Amino acid sequence: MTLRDALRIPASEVTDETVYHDRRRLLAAFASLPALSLAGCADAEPPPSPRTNVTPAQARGGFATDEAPTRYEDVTSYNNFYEFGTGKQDPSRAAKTLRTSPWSVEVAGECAKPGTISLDDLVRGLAPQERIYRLRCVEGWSMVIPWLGVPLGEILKRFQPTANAKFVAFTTLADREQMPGLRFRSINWPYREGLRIDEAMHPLTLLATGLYGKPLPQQNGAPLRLVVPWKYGFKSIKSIVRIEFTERMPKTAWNDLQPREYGFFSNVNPEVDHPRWSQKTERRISGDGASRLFPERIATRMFNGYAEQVASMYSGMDLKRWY
Ligand SMILES: Nc1nc2c(c(=O)[nH]1)N[C@H]1C(S)=C(S)[C@@H](COP(=O)(O)O)O[C@H]1N2
Ligand SMILES: [Mo]
Repeated sequence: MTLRDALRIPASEVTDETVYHDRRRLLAAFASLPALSLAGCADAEPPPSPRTNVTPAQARGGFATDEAPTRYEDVTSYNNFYEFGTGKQDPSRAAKTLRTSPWSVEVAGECAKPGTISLDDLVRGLAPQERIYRLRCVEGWSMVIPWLGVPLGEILKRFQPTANAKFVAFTTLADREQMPGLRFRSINWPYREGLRIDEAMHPLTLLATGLYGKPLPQQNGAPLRLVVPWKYGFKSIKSIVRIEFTERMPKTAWNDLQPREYGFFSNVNPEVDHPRWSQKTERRISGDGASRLFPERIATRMFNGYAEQVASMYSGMDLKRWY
């Protein structure tokens, strides 16, 4: 398969399985290309972050939306959680084996107070807030989800990151006994994600512990998952067991697999296409039960509609290069 063939896969055929099975062939196709810029990858050093000058009122403006929330049933049965299989229905069926209590998180790296801390202690004294966010998957579907959670920045501050903490790296549990999907090499386990420190401290960035007013179901990343509403869904790492402050840009699971397709930043951007499909529109899975079969196609917005809150973090950056 040549690169041209690979790029000709129509968007309508893009399914998890296509992505998964074409991975090898695509990698071979890309490998035969002259060296492309590795700008979006963990190997490259990104430009320094400008100061975030979002006001509290602006931030609050991103905490809710009038758009119809996706039905609870769809939010909890149409998932990506490869530790439990690559099919959309797999996590809701298979993730019941995930034991979410007791749960603790190891906090490490560039901070004054590293340590392993129970989930209760991690969020102690921080009342969960409801945030109704759009979540836009890189594959082209989107949902509107009422999350419950605490701002990640409030938690990170408690560990007193040092001046060397330029990034934050996250790791998901990887336990073969609880996670049947680990038998397959769909990802180089454990699943990893990362944010630049200013993104991690941004008031919109949430550590979610619930949705629709209830504790998170396992398939949605219980007991603790990240939600970064202006980035593609895969940045929202589930069932987190480790948080590390780092000086260098950390390795991330999807970038590690396909650096030319998934960059470190992965901000939702209708102007920057995925190499194999356009990102200009999305299928909104909304409150209407029929929408899963006949979803509405709507225009994807810059930064997933959160430009007012987050665009200042990327001013001066070439977003085609830092995808
Ligand atoms: N550990 C882990 N986290 C993950 C994933 C995964 O496979 N494993 N999938 C990601 C992707 S691709 C998306 S779109 C979102 C989906 O979140 P949801 O199922 O709660 O909608 O979770 C992200 N977090
Ligand atoms: Mo995704």
